[in-house]
Amino acid sequence: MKEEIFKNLAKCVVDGDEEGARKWAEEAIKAGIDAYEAIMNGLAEGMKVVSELYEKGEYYVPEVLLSASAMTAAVEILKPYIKVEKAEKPITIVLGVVEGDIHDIGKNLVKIMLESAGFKVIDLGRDVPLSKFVEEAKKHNADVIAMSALMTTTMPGMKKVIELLIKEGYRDKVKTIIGGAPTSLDYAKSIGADAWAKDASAAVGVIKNLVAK
Ligand code: B1M
Repeated sequence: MKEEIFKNLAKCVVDGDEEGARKWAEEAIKAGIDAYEAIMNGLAEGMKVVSELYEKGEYYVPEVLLSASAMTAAVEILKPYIKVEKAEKPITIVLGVVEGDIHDIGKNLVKIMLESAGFKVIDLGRDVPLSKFVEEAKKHNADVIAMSALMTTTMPGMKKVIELLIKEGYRDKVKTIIGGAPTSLDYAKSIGADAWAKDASAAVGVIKNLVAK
């Protein structure tokens, strides 16, 4: 039953079938399946297939957009059912996808997990001008700046944000965490970020540890 639902969720993402994705998300809830598991083992697995088809040149941007819409529609249904252990102290996080990059599906999952954990998230969206991360962190007295990048060409923007923080004498006032498919712990260390998280679920624990320091 569970495996069948995951398979159908994945298939709907591959097929760009928004209506089907909503239907199977509802089935997952009815069957008592953990909502985050449904996202990662169903929808995100489908997106992996889409990525492969895109890389092979079998899918083009319009097909990928349909898949992205199907995934987003199902996530909207699953979102209220995500269970995460709440953080003990109030934490404000400025989150966004760096300048030049419009890939926001992963960032939106990170946002859902952080909000479910009780963090206050200032979502700057995607293609965010680098100086805006610093401005908004100051404006909201944020504890953490969280940056996402999905392209090797936009990753260097994260380093520039950290350099801006240093330049403005604000580096010790805010922690930084990065993530996104082309990033890694080594990359995070190399640009002077405080932390890296592999996925949306890991981001919650990593940020809790980061602010406890
Ligand atoms: Co584009 N795209 N895309 N794309 N796209 C990639 C990234 C690419 C790797 C595909 C490929 O060629 N193999 C490639 C980048 C190559 C590179 O690195 N230079 C690429 C390209 C080239 C492009 C365009 C340039 C294509 C074109 O127009 N010719 C263009 C870029 C436009 C721009 O940004 N300026 C483009 C456009 C698009 C669409 C609009 C069609 C669509 C995006 C829709 C949207 O996001 N609203 C799209 C998609 C969907 C993809 C792939 C296929 C899938 C990305 C995705 O959503 N994955 C992608 C292939 C791939 O990644 N292998 C590809 C599912 C998502 C759940 O995973 O985002 O990795 P992910 O998030 C994960 C983790 O990474 C992590 O948690 C999430 C899960 O829990 N995570 C964090 C993410 N952020 C985090 C932050 C954290 C912590 C964890 O802390 C702060």
